[in-house]
Amino acid sequence: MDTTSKRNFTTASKFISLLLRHRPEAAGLELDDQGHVEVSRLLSTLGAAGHRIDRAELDQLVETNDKKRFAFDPSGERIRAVQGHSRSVDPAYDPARPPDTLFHGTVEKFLAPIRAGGLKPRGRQFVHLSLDRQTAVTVAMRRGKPMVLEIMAAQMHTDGCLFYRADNGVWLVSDVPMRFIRD
Ligand code: HQG
Repeated sequence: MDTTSKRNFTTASKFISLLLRHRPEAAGLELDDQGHVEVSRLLSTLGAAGHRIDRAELDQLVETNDKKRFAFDPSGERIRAVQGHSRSVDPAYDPARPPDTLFHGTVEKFLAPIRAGGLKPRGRQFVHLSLDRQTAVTVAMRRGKPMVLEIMAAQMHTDGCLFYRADNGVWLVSDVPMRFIRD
């Protein structure tokens, strides 16, 4: 893919994230229970906003997206964000048993409130956790100097907390009480 197409895909991907995770109504779209919209409606919405993308290009965008943020339903007629929602959608994943440890990347200024109240989803539906430390570092670097927290995920699960593994490998949980954070 040439640089211009890559750049176009990146801006389109950001707009799709906005629509499918946060503000579908801004473009007159409505998410179904699991957060899907019709592909044809998404394509016309993208076109109206100046992102001229056809179905084959959307397939390519979904396939090549660096974090595999989007997925089609089995019919291929509907598309959704696989995680990252600020609104409540049915995650459509079966609860899963996480590995012993998962990681969360954050920054210094959030440590005091996290120590006081644990990890909260804040603007999103779920707290996002990663399988490896390096991914958590990358997530944190969006905000500043990375601080990585180790989450005792298997123990949380044994205690009855529900975990979901999104299609792109991100782990989702409602919140993480401080007693499960290795400090
Ligand atoms: C912090 C991106 C104060 C938390 C990434 C984080 C990820 C608290 C911020 C995905 C807190 C929320 C999600 C508490 C947590 N008090 N701050 N009690 N508990 N926080 O963006 O995990 O590129 O909603 O540490 O790569 O940073 O968009 O979550 O810093 O996978 O696909 O509150 O978004 O993916 O920030 O990122 P976010 P996140 P995409």
